[in-house]
Amino acid sequence: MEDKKVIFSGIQPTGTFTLGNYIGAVRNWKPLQDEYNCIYCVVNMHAITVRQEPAKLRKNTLDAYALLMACGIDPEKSILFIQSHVKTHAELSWVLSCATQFGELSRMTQFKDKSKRHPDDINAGLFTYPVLMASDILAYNADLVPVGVDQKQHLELARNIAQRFNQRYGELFKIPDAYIPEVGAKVMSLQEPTKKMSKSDENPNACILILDDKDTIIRKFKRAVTDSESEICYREGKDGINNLMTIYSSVTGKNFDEITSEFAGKGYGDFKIAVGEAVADHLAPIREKFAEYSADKEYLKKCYTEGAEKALAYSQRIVSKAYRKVGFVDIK
Ligand code: ATP
Ligand code: LTN
Repeated sequence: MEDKKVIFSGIQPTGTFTLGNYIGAVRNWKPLQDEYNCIYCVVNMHAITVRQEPAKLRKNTLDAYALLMACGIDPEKSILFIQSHVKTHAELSWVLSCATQFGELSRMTQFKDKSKRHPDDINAGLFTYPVLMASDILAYNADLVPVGVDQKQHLELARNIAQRFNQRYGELFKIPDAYIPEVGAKVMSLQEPTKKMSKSDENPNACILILDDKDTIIRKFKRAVTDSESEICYREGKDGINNLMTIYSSVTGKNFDEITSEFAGKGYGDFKIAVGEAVADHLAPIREKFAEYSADKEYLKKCYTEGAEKALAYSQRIVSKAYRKVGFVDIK
């Protein structure tokens, strides 16, 4: 157990996960549990960088925890916890913010996008979001971070912060690598296939939620925006079809050539229904398991309490070393 490499990843409790969250990140978390020490976190502290209604955030946090279990994260095998339960994340975040430059944070594209989307609330937390993310990762000395490609820039910043800290104070942090899937690292909106599929999209037809029922899933795929050709093949400019092929490939395991032959002579209508059915069948067991886990509040509580205890014990060792290295006085 001890000499296995460490994986860390997190997801925000900002609503039901989309098919993008699932294919780009969460689905890869399950198989990693057999080979690595995995630490997975519901990052509710990141979620309040945009305005959240407190009661809804509380519910979304518990739902996200149950959803991760439904996606196959086993709290016996992995450390699965809620970020705000573990104080070391905020503690390390302050220290690392003093090793992060204003200019670096100003270049983050997610900050620029979210500032544009919420011009009335460009708060300091939104700006320092990537420092808290770096702390999540570095507090566990993670080797690998499985995320979608949109998080690559944040991960590079985490690596730079770790290197800078090590140079200034002596070796402490491992330099983490991103673990990004080859297919499905960026699932696109079904309505505007040049934009990423996102939980916060206002158009409900733009994204598939992993708890959508079969009829809803098929309806959304039938309405997916494509092009005016008729050939099902992966080619530049065919953004809508490329996205559907990516999704179909991720849930069936077929490669693009196999998909093109399977649908030779068939139209987009048939293809969309096939994608919808494959996705719905793939997600059905998650819906069932989610219903089970989210109904058992006592079991959930036991899992997240134990998860937080393990996460605290693990990260405390590393964060205490960071405190000592910067020159904070020991209390014990
Ligand atoms: P929000 O819309 O609330 O900002 P989000 O949908 O981007 O949230 P996050 O919780 O920020 O979701 O991301 C969780 C994980 O899902 C991250 O690893 C992220 O890279 C991945 N991810 C998010 N959207 C996509 C997508 N469209 N395709 C592939 N991966 C994605
Ligand atoms: N910023 C990430 C969520 C996140 C994360 C992390 C991912 C917060 N902390 C640590 C990996 C490792 C996002 O998905 N938007």
